[in-house]
Amino acid sequence: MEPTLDDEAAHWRDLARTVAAERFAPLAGELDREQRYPGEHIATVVETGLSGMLVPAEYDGRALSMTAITTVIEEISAACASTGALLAARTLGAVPARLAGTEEQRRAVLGALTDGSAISFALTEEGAGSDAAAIRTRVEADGDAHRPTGEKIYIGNGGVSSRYVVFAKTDPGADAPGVTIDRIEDKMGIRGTRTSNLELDGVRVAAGAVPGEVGRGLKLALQTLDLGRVSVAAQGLGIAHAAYRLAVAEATGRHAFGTPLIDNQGIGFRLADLAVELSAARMLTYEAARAYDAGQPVSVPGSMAKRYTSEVAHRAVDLAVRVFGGAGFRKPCPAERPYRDQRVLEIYEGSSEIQRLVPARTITAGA
Ligand code: COS
Repeated sequence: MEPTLDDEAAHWRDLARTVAAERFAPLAGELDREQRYPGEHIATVVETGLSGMLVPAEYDGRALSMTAITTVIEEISAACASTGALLAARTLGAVPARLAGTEEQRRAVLGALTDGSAISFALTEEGAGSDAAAIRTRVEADGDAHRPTGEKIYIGNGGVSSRYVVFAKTDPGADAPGVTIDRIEDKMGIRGTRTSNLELDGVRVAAGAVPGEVGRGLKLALQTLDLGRVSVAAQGLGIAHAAYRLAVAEATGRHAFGTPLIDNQGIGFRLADLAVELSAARMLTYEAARAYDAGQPVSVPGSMAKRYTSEVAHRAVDLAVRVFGGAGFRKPCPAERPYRDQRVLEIYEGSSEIQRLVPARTITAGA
């Protein structure tokens, strides 16, 4: 089942589907094999206007609804999960400026996003993943500036972004200027994305560069993740749908015991179950996007959509490999890359455990 889209969202879905088929899908295997960040895809998203999808019109962006952004990320992730993930990471990094930035910050960050440069979201640290409040990066006031010291990890688009929004604790500390990125991660999946560390050694950050109020950074980070989780759900929809299509093609085209595999209930029923789950995942995800567009709280619907969709994607890639049989375990097999790409969806921007914790905390007796 497909969501009912308005004309604007349907237009961007069709555009994304065409661009993904013509430009992103053909390079997906190469990016994965070579673990190469696709600079040429950034030129494509600038050319097509997709780079400014989150950016308000006053900063020359396309000001798309979250519903339209969701459909764009879904389409692109189905063709190339790395490209879907790196686009989602670009929007995540820009959300703090959009939510809490001054006019000057919004113009700088959101305007640059439209032109192809990016901003990365830097929250996670060794020992502070799920427990976001446990970060140890500290920031010292220095006249009209701030000097953060610490190390961030798992920075999406690290080393290719021109700006970083860094979350730190206000606490006196060291004073030696510098930013170092010296570790690019070797990953199991979404290998076309760049993931790095970010070491801060008292680098000077002008006071005017801090989005929102000092002392409210944790809330801003959590609000940003609330929206980011809708984008991760959209990535999950794309990967799940791509895996479902692969499984269906193989199950209808390959024969065993004189009949297409799909005629065996062991396979046909699993595909039928997956079609239901995929439709339910779509409804949850587009409902979360609609809630955001309507100005309603997105924390719980986003959490539910991210957790459920990434787990449906898990079952979809598993079934795709299964339906290919022995060929599913041999390279090359079209089901193998989605099988690896899916895994991160249950980890980043809040693990599936966190996505259960967020709604669990809102459950009250009698509800
Ligand atoms: N939006 C805005 N504010 C929020 C919020 C949200 N979604 N969730 C919590 N807050 C606020 C709370 O209201 C509280 O404010 P006060 O101190 O004024 O009362 C503050 O933030 C701390 O909240 P809480 O006490 O619930 O924090 P906890 O440390 O118990 O845990 C969770 C909060 C677990 C929900 C949070 O740490 C989380 O989401 N962790 C996952 C982080 C994550 O996704 N990491 C991936 C990194 S990005 S790849």
